[in-house]
Amino acid sequence: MPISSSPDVDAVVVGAGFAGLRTIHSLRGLGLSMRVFEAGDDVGGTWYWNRYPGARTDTESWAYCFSFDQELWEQWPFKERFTAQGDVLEYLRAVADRHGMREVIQFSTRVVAAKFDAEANLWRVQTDDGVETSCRWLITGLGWLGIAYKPPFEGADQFEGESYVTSQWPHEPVDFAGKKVAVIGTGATGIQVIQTLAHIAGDLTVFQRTPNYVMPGRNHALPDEQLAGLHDRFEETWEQAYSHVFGFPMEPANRLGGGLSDQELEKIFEAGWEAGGFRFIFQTVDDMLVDQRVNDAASEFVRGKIRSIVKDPKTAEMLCPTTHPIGGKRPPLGNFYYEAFNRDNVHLISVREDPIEEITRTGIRTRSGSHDFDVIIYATGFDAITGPLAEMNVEGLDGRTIESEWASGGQMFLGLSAAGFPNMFSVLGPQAPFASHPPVIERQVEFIEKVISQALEIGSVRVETTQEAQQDWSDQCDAVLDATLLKQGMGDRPWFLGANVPGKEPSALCYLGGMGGFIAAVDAEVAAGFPGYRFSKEPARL
Ligand code: NA7
Repeated sequence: MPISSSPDVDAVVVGAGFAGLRTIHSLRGLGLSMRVFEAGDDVGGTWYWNRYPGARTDTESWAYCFSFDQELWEQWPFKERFTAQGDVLEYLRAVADRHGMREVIQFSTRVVAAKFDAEANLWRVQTDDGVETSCRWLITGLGWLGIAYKPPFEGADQFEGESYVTSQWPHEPVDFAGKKVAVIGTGATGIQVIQTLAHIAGDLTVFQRTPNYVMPGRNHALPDEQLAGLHDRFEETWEQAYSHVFGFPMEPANRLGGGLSDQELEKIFEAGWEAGGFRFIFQTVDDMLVDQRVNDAASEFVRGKIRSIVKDPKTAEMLCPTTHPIGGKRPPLGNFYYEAFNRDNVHLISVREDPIEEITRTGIRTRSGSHDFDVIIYATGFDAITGPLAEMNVEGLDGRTIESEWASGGQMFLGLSAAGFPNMFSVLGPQAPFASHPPVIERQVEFIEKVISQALEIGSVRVETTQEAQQDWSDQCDAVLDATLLKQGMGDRPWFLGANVPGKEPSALCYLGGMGGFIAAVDAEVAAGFPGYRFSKEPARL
């Protein structure tokens, strides 16, 4: 066998969401041929599948898009502070059309396996249409939230009403008017569904296991004057997003809460609460996620707000998080979420006190009794971060599979390269920065472009990250996590630490060192000539 037989295409890209589209742009810049496989029948990825009522971004719209196309950004009619799902999709469609990306995308095609051919230094990618495609470079853009987690409730199949999983929502409109609806789950998704359906359903019962710190989003339409002012601030917006710890278009607080009095903190928190969105966490003080006293004060502040908004004191107490600090679970953004519980048609059941025992033919039976419903909605989350790639049957060197490598926690150098899986890059792999996804995606893809470019320049047909580089990055992920208060939320099963799916081993599945730490790390890797990678012109000895 030649060491480098010709592949069908230079690159296969999996997924046509934010990551896939951004990758197409970069690979084209390198002059590579490619085929992109997308399971959906349109672009959008996570935003294609998660079309449940109320779905919208939690990052301000003007930074929940790409920075690589300045002209489009300066023309794009951002409609609201936080973009609704359909509008995110419209934006991604516009990107795909404007850049002629659809011609390389094969829709309605799922990758079912990928195997590295170590003799030919190629990936062989199998799709569900029975075709095999070989490529030098395999780039996955699967997102963190592609595999739904649905708890195996006893009797779930016998329910005779309608049931929906939020991330597998039908394309046709669902009519909730006058219906008795149950929502299981109160993460970022459940909150958006609940606050929306409260005004539509006849009766809505929320099954909550862990209450969250729901920040008020304070979403609003963007009037023309504001939009015009925004469009003048391309450089400033992206400078903010790329230097902000979580990739948000906002300045940091530039002050620490640790040295402030309780009264001073209260005043600052009040302003942050009014500002809306994640500004309560990131524009009030810069140490909320690392200083216990500050975090305790912030958590108590939010509980105070819940008690002041929710009229029924018993319901208010049920909605108050007490078992994890702010940030210990990913805080959702609400828009009049707590207010929804003041409506007569909205009811709350705490499944900690009253567990779900069975889904019946007519509804849900908890320990205390039966509740009949017309519709059950599962907003129960995802096998996040590692799930999508582990499910793709990826086999690297020596028969090593991603699924088995990640059995006790996913590791990837810079959140994109796994040792033993040459010529493969995963945009938003495990241990990518925990930050707003579009800026992370853009910086990761730019880095991948540089690695491939280096390989092309020196004629390398195999590029593999080293075990040492992967371990070192993983150690950094552990160290940063340990420096925060976030592990205190572990008992409440945060998905970003892999703790939400029974049987999944919790670990530092993301890098919490912020965009700045990540950008510094990739810049250093490039400047040093890619010490974290082995570039070989011949196959390594197996
Ligand atoms: P999350 O944040 O994982 O939320 C899932 C919710 O489902 C959460 O409230 C869970 O309670 C609940 N859940 C899971 N299993 C059960 C069982 N067995 N019984 C009752 N309730 C259960 O997923 P989301 O889709 O809301 O959000 C994921 C991300 O998408 C989000 O953070 C954004 O980045 C976008 P628990 O909290 O585990 O007690």
